Amino acid sequence: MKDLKTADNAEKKEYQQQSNRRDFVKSAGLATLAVSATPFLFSSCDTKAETDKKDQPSSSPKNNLEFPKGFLWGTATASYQVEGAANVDGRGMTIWDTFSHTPGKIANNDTGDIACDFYHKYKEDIQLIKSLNAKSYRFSIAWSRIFPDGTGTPNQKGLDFYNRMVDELLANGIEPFATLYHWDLPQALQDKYNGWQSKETSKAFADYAGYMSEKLSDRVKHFFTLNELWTFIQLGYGDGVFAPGVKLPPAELYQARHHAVLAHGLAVQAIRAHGKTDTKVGLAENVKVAVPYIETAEHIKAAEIATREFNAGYMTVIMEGKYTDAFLKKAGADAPKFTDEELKIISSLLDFVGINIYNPESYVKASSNADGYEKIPFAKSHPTSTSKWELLGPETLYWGAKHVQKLWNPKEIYITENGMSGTDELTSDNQIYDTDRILFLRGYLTQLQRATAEGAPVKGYFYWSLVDNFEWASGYGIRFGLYYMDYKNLKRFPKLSAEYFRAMAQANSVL
Ligand code: GBH
Repeated sequence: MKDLKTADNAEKKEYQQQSNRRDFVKSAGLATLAVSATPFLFSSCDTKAETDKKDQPSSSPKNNLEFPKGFLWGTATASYQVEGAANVDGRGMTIWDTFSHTPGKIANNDTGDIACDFYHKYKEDIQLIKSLNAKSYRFSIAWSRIFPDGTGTPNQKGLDFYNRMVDELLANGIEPFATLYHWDLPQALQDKYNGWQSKETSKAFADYAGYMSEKLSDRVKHFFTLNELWTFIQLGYGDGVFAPGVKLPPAELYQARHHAVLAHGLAVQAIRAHGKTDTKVGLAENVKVAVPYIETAEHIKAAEIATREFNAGYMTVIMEGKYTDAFLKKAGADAPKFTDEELKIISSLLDFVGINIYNPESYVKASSNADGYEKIPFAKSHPTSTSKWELLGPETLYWGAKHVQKLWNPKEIYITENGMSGTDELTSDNQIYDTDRILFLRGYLTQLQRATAEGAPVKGYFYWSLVDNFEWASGYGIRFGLYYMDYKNLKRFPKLSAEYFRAMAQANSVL
């Protein structure tokens, strides 16, 4: 276990508390205005009790499900999924351009060429973020806008876009959280090195990460290195269903996996070397969470052991600096080749960890077998969202936070993604009654609040996603947004869940 404390944490926390108090006073004032016809609120307030009453927002929570002061509400997106403008301002080709333009790879043969046109509509979208009462926004930077060929001479026009966008966020009181890699690898690196099959890609990533932190860390204080290492390696290089669509044999797949964690570690070091001293670094990983089928000590322990093993090739080696015995045993002759020096780099100290959580990896129970746990298969009728992989389990957020805290004790945890896809039909009067998403949010956030109430260091929650967008191999048919996208004209419409999120963010509580 590690103490990940950094010097400025206490100071930062104090700042967050102060700004939260300011926001609270502001919102209380607004609430008063909104109900200003109520005579009670105009009565004199010279007693303490009345002052207290007056300070309560009208949406004051009644259910004891408040989050800690300073808890950050936000939404998340990723470059290839929202930006569009694929051939604009010198952006280089990426593996997702190639993959999505290969017939048969994406549902409906959709591509991210235009997506939500966030590249041109970012100002409009930042107003949407603002109107959600969100105080933070997690976006990703398209590597190939900065280095069109992955390495070499930076492209100023690409950098200018992120400068404009970050400035606009800050001008609107929204804190930028930047992800450096959300799967859109420059095609040149795939062509030259077979992408993540080579350590050269890890090194190129670190150079790019260092460059970005140098350019943005005066304004961006939180950087995520890679998003979901498991996903882009397993699906891109193992199963071949994501870009670049490669199906490697086990030994090479293990090696590619190792290059990804190495890239993360090298990037952490590069950001520390080039960013301002108050820059915070972490990653966003879809930690595979084991949920105890009964919440008793023995099954909880089993779920914890299982979670550590489920993530052995990614979060576990990053947090512990070694591959677990079970992982190496299972890999056998296919195990990745690595050095002690690399393990040190991979486990470079982090300021926070981000976890993307949608579904339980498995329900588990205690067992006297060698593993110490047993997986319980999902029922065929286990409910899912419109994404068939998204088996629902609100308690996954609780256990995700609890296991990560217990296993690795990071200083801070962010829920960097959580969300649900739905049918989201637009009515003739432009409404989207996504009651299912409200059900989802209330259930999952109740469980997250339970974790924070018990002291899990979860500092914020980013809903995936702000707007419906290019859902990778599923194309535009799968919708995760709080805002509905009419792809015919790129108009955005708030869903009912946007209203729900807005109220919760305002009250800092599940409602
Ligand atoms: C996140 O992954 C991604 O970070 C984000 O970009 C994405 O939009 C969001 O989820 C919603 O999917 O295509 O049937 O092989 C979450 C974990 C892992 C879930 C890959 C979907 C693909 C299943 N994802 N998985 S399939």
